[in-house]
Amino acid sequence: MFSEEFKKIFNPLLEKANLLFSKFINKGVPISDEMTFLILAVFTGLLILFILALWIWLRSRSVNKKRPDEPSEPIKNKQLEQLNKERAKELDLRIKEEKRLQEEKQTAQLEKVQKREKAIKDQITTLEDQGQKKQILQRELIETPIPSEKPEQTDSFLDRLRAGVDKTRKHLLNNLSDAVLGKKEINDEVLDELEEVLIGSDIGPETTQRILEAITEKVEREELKNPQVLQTEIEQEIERIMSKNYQVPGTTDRKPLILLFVGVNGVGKTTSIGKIAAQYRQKGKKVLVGAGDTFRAAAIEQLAEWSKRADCDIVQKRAGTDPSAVIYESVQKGLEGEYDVVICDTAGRLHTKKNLMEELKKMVRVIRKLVPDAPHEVLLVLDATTGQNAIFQTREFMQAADLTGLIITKLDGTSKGGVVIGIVNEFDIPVRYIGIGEQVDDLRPFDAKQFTKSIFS
Ligand SMILES: Nc1nc2c(ncn2[C@@H]2O[C@H](COP(=O)(O)OP(=O)(O)OP(=O)(O)O)[C@@H](O)[C@H]2O)c(=O)[nH]1
Ligand SMILES: [Mg+2]
Repeated sequence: MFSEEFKKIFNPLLEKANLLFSKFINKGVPISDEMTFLILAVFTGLLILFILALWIWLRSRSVNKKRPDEPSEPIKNKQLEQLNKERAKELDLRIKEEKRLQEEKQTAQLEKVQKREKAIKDQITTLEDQGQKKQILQRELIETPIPSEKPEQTDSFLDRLRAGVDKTRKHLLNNLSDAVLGKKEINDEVLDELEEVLIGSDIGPETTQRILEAITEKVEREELKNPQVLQTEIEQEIERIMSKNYQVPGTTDRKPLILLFVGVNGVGKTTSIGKIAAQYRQKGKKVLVGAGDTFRAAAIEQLAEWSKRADCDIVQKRAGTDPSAVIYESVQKGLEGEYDVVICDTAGRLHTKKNLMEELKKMVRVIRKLVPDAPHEVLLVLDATTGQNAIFQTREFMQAADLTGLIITKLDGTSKGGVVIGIVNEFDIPVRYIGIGEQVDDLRPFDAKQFTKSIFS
């Protein structure tokens, strides 16, 4: 089958291959040349195939090494997993950071509130000290001067009220316009300044918060953008606060109507009793006052002076007498003498003095022995010039006595009249009268709407 030339060239190779193959696959018996060639060809083919496969494998490896930016699928998945883990970690860190910032903000706000509270407490301590000093001074005074002339009443009531609360109005309105001066939008800075102004006007933290919340809501709803209309917004919110409906005790059908005045030192209890007694007398009522402040002689004399001036009767005893005995006798005389009104004065007392508060309860008990549903009004007198302290006193006295109403005096000559708004907002006890001066007519029944008007117009 092979040509002679082919055999000549490949003979040595064929012979060696023949010898090898016959030894391994034919037990030493020689095989044909064709068969040897076939086996050789098959081997060579297989060798070529093996080399080719090896070459492809090596090439694919080197390609993978050369292009790390295109990883294989499992590597890609692993990288993706790693990436997700890092993102989750970062997100976690951001949440933690945000939480920390929020906590910091809350702590700062808390500190602000605590500082304010501390300032108010300090003010109370100072005022309480002043009250004590005043009490000692008053004891040394033999008599308290009482304004003797009735003022000419030419102005309307609103005008007189406006004049009375002049300082409060100027303080509030000037500070409000300063806070918004030159401001183009209502931002946190404007709201912070507004808060300062309201707090500074003695409206009180709770009421300030209520007003600010109403404004913030409107700003968020984009109903309010212009800082220049903030004053109107505040006025409207204060009008809403002041439009509260009180449960005023029915007092017209009582005879005698029995009123008990309570409060801390020097707030204007005796003066207010004198003014109210005079006003009842002007209406033709038969009035009796009871000098329940037996703590010092000057207090008894002061009420006696007022009773002369108001042209009403008085029950008075020596200084040092048990005040409950004076009150009992006053109510008894009120019943027997068919008086229309019996007004009982009491000594100034701090709500913190337990024995004095017990004394007050005793007075109420002796009144009830004679008239079970009396006193028909227990009026807490508050001094507006003490600002926030008036709110604290109301809170404390409410716990110790069944108050039915409040009287806020000395609104004239103070810039702290905003406290009336705070009191109306915070308590459900009606403000019955306000004092805007030292004359008889300067104690007026409280009209919340008129009061708001007197501040904003
Ligand atoms: N300007 C002003 N002064 C007032 C008003 N009401 C009371 N006063 C003055 O406040 C001072 C104290 O008044 P009082 O009536 O003695 O007070 P009080 O609560 O009876 O005092 P004590 O008996 O010591 O507890 C007096 O000088 C009053 O003239 C007011 O509405 N305006
Ligand atoms: Mg008095």
